[in-house]
Amino acid sequence: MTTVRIIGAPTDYGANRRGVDMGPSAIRYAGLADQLSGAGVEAVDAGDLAVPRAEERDPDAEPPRDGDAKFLRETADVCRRLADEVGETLAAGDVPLALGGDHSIAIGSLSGSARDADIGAVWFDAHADLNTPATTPSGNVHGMPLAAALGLGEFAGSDWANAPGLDPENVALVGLRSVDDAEVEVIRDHGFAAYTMSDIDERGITDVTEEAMAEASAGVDGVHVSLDLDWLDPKEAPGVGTPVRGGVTYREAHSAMEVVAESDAVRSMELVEVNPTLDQHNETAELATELAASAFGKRVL
Ligand code: Z70
Ligand code: MN
Ligand code: MN
Ligand code: MN
Repeated sequence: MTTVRIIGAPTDYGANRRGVDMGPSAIRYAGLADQLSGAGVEAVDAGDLAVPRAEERDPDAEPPRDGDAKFLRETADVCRRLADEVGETLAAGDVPLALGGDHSIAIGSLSGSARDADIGAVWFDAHADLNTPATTPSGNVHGMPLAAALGLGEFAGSDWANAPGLDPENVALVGLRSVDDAEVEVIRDHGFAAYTMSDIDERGITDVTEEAMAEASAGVDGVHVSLDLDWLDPKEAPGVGTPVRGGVTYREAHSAMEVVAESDAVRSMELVEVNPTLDQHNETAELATELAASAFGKRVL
């Protein structure tokens, strides 16, 4: 039986709204372990990484600067430790499931997943998360993790980002509808497999997700599945910091995760950007647990 190891990374350094650091608690409380059991996998919980609150950070550190990369040092510290946890989980033959926290934790998940392997990544997100400190409009690192893991721009020489086992030809983005101009250029320059909501409208979610998984998994050891809950329409997932109208429906999301499970290529996964302070009755956290179960193979019959 597959063992899924749950690793909480309760950060909010990379987000523009406080409260996303409560995501791991909310997702566990919504019944993640039971959902995973229902998917026929064994769930073990590694607890949360220690993440100092933003207010408790080193008073001598540079203050976070707008238009640059806020809390980059703190983010690096968490991501290094998350990468170790993810790498050790894989070395033990288990599947890591990281819980955010904001999407900056993906730098750690990807670095750990790519430590001793060539990997692909599928990015289910309204956003492309391809900014760098030079292009970011907000300074929020949750808009940069994919660029960081690919070693783009200022991340090229990084010893904590820049996952060597991840290459642009094995990256697929699904559900794009809020992309900055600089990110559009990056997508064009690197030839990522990128699917907008228009593609999903035209071709259907199963077709698009099948192609995305095929692109991501071609010639590599496995795929990291990154699920930002703002991928869904805000009607289905109100508890996120950056809701963007026109996202995938509840049924499309499940359908996509079923395609993910059928691909048999999942190496690691994360659920990010659940913000309980903005949620209604924990429904976004609950949805996250259901989608994880679908991604790990849960079926009605
Ligand atoms: C914008 C930026 C972003 C999540 C917002 C937004 C990025 N592209 N990511 N919410 N999860 O500021 O870089
Ligand atoms: Mn994101
Ligand atoms: Mn997003
Ligand atoms: Mn490659």
